Amino acid sequence: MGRLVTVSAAQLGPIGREEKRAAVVRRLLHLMEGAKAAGADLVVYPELALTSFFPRWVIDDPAERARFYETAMPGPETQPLFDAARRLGIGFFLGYAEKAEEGGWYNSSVLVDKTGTIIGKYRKVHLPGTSDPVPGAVQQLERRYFDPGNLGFPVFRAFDGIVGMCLCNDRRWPETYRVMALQGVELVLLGYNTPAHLASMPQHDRFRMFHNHLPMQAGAYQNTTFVVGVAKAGLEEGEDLIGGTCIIAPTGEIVAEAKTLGDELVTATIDLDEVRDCRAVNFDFALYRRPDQYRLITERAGAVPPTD
Ligand code: CDT
Repeated sequence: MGRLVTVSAAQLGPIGREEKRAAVVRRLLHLMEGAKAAGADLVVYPELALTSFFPRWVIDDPAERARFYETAMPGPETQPLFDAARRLGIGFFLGYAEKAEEGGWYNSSVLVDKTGTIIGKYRKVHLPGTSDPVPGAVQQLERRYFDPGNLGFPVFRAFDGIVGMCLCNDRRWPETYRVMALQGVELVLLGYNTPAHLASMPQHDRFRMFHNHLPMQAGAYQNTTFVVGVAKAGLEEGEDLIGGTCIIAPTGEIVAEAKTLGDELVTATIDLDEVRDCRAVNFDFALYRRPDQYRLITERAGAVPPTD
């Protein structure tokens, strides 16, 4: 029988800079209802799912900047999502910009159970881009608007399994999955806003989707976990964002994938017991891993080549 969980990845099309929170929440609610109709236990939204990807702009006016962040979760405008989760009996993952009560600004996500209760929070660890604008390029200013996440990569018992979270650029770093795998993760949920073109490397345009799926598939396989990757996609405020929302099995195989660049649900029923079976084949960590040989992983950030 297994531990069956039906997951809906709720890809979002573009969100306009002036689009009101209430209108975005209506789109999210529509997707949640669709997910419920498809039999989902859990619906997964993208990174910064309540707003346009505002780190593409330099926003100097503090009031203008503040309107992109949530000061409470749930807050008055997001409460309908929590109410619907409880009414429908469906959990969700939501990426959003957090202005923390204790100070700090984070690119965050929450995991919410079927009663509409928050069971976990994550703050993005690997912030890409720069603090200051780079002349002539489409900006990626996450380091201007967010502090680096300070919660590590926690995992949570939820949905009959062990669930972890990460956000966008995190998916490209093997440490993200491994730290969660060392806590027994079975299902990694992640949202992303990924440009289809990089002005600094136009020759890499043809790899953008490959480099989206490659690390998620490798992360799933090497850590024997399901991965659900969810895009904000399409032409958002003049910037092309890739789609490719997908659900990946611990074999590394993509079992379901989006076909559009708009609001779209991608649903699959997964068996979390597959994780245990795959782990036993190749990746019995306790038996085969050699942490004493991996010291540099935690001691050093950048590469230091040997001297001549
Ligand atoms: N949002 C986010 O993390 N985006 C990054 C863009 C990197 S391009 C400089 C990503 O990894 O997709």
